[in-house]
Amino acid sequence: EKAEIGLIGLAVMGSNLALNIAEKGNKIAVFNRTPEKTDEFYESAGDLKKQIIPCKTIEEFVDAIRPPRPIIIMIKAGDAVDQQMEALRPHLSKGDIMIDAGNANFRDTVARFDRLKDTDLTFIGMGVSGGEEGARHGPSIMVGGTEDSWKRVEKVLTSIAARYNDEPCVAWLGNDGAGHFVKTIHNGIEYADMQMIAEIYGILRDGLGMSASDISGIFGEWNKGRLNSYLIEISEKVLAATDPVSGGPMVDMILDKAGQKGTGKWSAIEAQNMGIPATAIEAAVAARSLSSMKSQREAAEKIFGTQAVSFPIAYGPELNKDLELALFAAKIGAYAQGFAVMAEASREFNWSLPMPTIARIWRAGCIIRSQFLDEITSAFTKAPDAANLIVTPAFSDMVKESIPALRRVVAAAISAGLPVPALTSALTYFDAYRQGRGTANLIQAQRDFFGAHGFDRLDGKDFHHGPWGSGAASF
Ligand code: NBP
Repeated sequence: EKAEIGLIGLAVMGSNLALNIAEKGNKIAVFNRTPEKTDEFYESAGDLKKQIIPCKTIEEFVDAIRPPRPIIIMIKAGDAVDQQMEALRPHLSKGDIMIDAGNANFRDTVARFDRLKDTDLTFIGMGVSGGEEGARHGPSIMVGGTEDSWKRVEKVLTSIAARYNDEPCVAWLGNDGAGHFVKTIHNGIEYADMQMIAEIYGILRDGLGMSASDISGIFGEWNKGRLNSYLIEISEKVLAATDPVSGGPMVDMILDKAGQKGTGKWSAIEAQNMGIPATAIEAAVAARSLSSMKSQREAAEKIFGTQAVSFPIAYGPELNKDLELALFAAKIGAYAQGFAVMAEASREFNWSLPMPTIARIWRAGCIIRSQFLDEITSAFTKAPDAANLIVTPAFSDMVKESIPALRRVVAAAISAGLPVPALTSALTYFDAYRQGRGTANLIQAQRDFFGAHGFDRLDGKDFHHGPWGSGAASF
């Protein structure tokens, strides 16, 4: 019996995904560049061995799969994927589908898709979220490619995806790079979500002098309410963990330099490319970069002194509620920005990205999974063409309720000298977005003064330059 699907790359993600596929009753052929890894993987597969065909050569591997062959490539992102695709190509036949399931830049995905356009092979760019655990027991899967190729893999992918109320967290989102683009924005939102949680942690730790275990308790309590989410849940657990070396809280021993692999940065870059503000995501990316400048920060602290923090509001039930609501308001801002970026990309790249479906497949399996995404699903289902999440009826009510708390928390944090860039960005995004008359009239006047760029008038009259007098550019 031939395999239903093939998978190349048996490192952490690939081997877990392969076990998931096998466990759901699908026969799978596997291959890894270094053949010893294939042996190791097969030997550790236990009862699932009967569903797995381990292959040592590409020829053997391709031959083991039922045509047209879907082949998942789950290897290091970048050039390795192109090399693997080239090695695979001569062995493939009509209708075979190469599926890149790594964290590709969607622009590479579009290029790979285009390269195969006039051949009888095809390509799927598949975003997979949920880390190792998700890959093994149910990830959120974002698929981009042709509808025909999706139909060939729909059954297998549906069988392995995470489920929310029994609905599978997998969907075909559009042509070529749609899946990897949506995965990128997922990660951008994830950066913002994590940074905003860390900023609230900073207020509790540095502004209010709380211990890791106190903060863990607060997150645990919030996880039962509107902030219920995987990231709050793991923050509670992380803050409760004890360091086996020092015996103190684990987090207190961890170096405060955040890593990044690029997806957050790509979100910010693509948002800027399209002229869509994603300020909370940008702030989160910049905050990681600033975190990595540990020695500069330490040197600056010597010059400017340790901030004598005194948070202006005393801790009690009221501040607890305000911090929870503030985080919620800021979260709405970050998600609104992420969805607005996807809406514009959908127009620019002709993808017809289905917003309610994207929120639906993020409800389980992925890192940003939460109850909140169920509310986004329903808001976009009711108002699929809304210009922005925050103006949908359901969310505008939530924003009205929660923004005052975000304003109080940000104002207090700033007056205490605590850095809260992502929370602040979400707040000022809201304040600028809901301002019918902004201040860009002055920018336009300045531009006209120095560059004769012209402006439009409020009364629509046909006078487009100001009476600036001497020193102004001539037009
Ligand atoms: P790695 O990113 O560590 O890559 C290791 C795998 O790539 C091995 O199987 C290795 O084969 C193979 N490989 C390399 Br390196 N160069 C190759 C080449 N030129 N040709 C063929 N194979 C090559 O694996 P990972 O951590 O499992 O991640 C896989 C993908 O999933 C990446 O794109 C990553 O960004 C993404 N990822 C996603 C998540 C998530 O939550 N969705 C989490 C972690 C990673 P070898 O054994 O012969 O060296």
